Amino acid sequence: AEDSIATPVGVTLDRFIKRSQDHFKQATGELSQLLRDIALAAKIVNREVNRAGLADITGAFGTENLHGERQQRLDVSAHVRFLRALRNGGEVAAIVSEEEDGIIFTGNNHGKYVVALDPLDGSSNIDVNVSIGTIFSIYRRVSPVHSLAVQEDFMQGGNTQIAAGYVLYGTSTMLVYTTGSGVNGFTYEQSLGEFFLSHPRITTPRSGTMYSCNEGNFIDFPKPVQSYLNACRNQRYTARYIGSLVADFHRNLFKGGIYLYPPMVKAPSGKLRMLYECYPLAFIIEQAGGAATDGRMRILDVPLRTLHQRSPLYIGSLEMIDEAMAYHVVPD
Ligand code: AHM
Ligand code: MG
Repeated sequence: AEDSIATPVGVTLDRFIKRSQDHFKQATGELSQLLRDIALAAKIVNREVNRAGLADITGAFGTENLHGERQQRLDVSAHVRFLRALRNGGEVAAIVSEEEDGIIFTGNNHGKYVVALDPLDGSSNIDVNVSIGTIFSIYRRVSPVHSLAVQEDFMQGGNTQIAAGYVLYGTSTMLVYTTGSGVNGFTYEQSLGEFFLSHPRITTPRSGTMYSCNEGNFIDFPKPVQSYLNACRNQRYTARYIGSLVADFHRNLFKGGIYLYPPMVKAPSGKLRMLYECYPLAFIIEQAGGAATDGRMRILDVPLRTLHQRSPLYIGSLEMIDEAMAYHVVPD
């Protein structure tokens, strides 16, 4: 059965999920259904992202989300699409989304799972036709099934993730996810309306020469980070920064590289959110053979204190993370 899981030709996401479920006994039918629900929402969001230049759907929504950022219409609609798909699917008791402050109860109290979601990341790139993404993370709830989900269901920490993944709306649309036994990538075939296994058992290069960060903030970075970036320049590493975390992560995953979002004086914990950005990508990169740290410790070991907690992030190829950490990027 294992061989058939890895066959790249003609394996749809649905079939792959089904086979993985048969193969890995711990995978339940509910989790399979939940992954299908996410794929369905991804297809709908993909359609809207693709039409973004045509439909009257881009542009400011006139509201700000809880982080005070300008919210785009497509952010809101992606949020709604995912909520709807997860609510209708029935496996998810509650959701935390970047786009909403509190816990969202789906009404499915019998659901075993809760989901943390960044429905549309990199939203500043929507209006200019640049890649954006969705990030998701799945936990088995600790509260009793049939009761209302509770905040603790989301606070278990990165090591307890059951599955995590992202959708990249790029030149192709891809869904990449892990359930803790490797990472697999699926490419969306528009005309058939199906995701096909295109990148089985993804591993990231041990090292690389790409570094990705907003160097416009250089003077606000801690001194050790500046020293590391100078070393990158001295070694003629390649700078690549899209400003869409999913897209930058995805490129580095395949090519080998490091993505950095360091702390700054004006943002002592950086910008990215632990629950729906750092934890899921850390789970994926480790499953692909890479590493993720906040500069002090492994991301997955960092405890969560609040739902929307931010964290510095250094993520990518093992040797590049080691090299960066050798500069003691932790501010004293
Ligand atoms: P968002 O969730 O509001 O879209 O912000 C997250 C994004 C990431 O995709 C990206 O890596 C980062 O913010 C870019 O930040 P900056 O513009 O500070 O470089
Ligand atoms: Mg985001």
